[in-house]
Amino acid sequence: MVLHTATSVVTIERYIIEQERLYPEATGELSGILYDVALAAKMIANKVRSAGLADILGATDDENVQGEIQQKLDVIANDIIIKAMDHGGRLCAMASEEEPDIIPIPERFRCGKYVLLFDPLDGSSNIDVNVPVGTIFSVMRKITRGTRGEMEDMLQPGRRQVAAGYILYGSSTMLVYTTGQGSHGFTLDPSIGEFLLSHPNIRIKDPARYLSVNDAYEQVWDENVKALMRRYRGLDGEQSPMNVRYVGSLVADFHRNLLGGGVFAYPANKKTPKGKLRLLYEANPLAFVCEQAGGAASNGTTRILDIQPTELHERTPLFIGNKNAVAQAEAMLRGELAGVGA
Ligand code: FDP
Repeated sequence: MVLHTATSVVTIERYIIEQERLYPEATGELSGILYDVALAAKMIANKVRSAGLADILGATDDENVQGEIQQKLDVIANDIIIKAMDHGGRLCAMASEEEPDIIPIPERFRCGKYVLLFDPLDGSSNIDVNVPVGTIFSVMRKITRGTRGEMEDMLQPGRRQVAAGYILYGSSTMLVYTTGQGSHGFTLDPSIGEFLLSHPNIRIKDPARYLSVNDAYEQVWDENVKALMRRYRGLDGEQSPMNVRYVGSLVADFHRNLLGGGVFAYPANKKTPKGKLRLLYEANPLAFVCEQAGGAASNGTTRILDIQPTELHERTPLFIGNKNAVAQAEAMLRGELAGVGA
């Protein structure tokens, strides 16, 4: 672990280099990927900031692979990341929530030993109303033998991630990442265009203060989920209530809970029995960050990072945040809380 005082000014570049030194066998390729992600983040932040001024707000006419209307900024962010990352010689393939298939590295560029999976602009239904959105990314090492990345390289359990993180385009732009040595947050100083270390070694606060869940699904939750929500809200008299905060933008909700203590829940329901959120682009990277900050993430029965994915756009139920709150969710799904105060 690299330690810094609150007063030292540390750019993300310097921090990444210092972290790399903790691994004597490191070649610098992973560091290069992280720089490029930070660069793409600055470019997307710039677009998000000027979204109300330029003619880039609103939906395009296309639907993406999830059957959702693509927002123009989604498409722009997707493009920015691909163009920032495809020629560095460090990646052998990419996958995006906005693209149906693997994104190959163009033949004219060298291939490296990593794959990048990303959600270019999460929470996009909030774009038109100026609510924070985010980018989420995950890096895995290639496991197949050929030069080019293949589906097998993408479909690895999240515990094999070598780096992951997110960028929150909020009142300020923040990048939080982990390489397995704690989770660290950087705030973009727009006057110099640099991400500066602002939140070294983030630890999720205990106990969980916030509950982030979309209550509109209560009628389609099963009884165990309803019982869990009553527990979280203190309605069964077993614990003091959590405050409910739901932006509806996963990165924003997750970030608040990470810094303030809390749990984000998107359980399966009768309409979406597999949940809504994507395992590879959302749940895995945030789970890695959360565990590295002392928290936990589960689909209700299994640790998120232990799930073996079977398809690129796989969805998963998600309970993520303080360990205790996530353990309560698992107990609920095992039926141990069923009927409590229901
Ligand atoms: P969005 O549909 O706006 O892209 O992953 C998608 C996501 O947002 C998350 O950011 C957010 O937490 C969730 O969906 C909101 O879903 P609900 O509207 O069903 O609550």
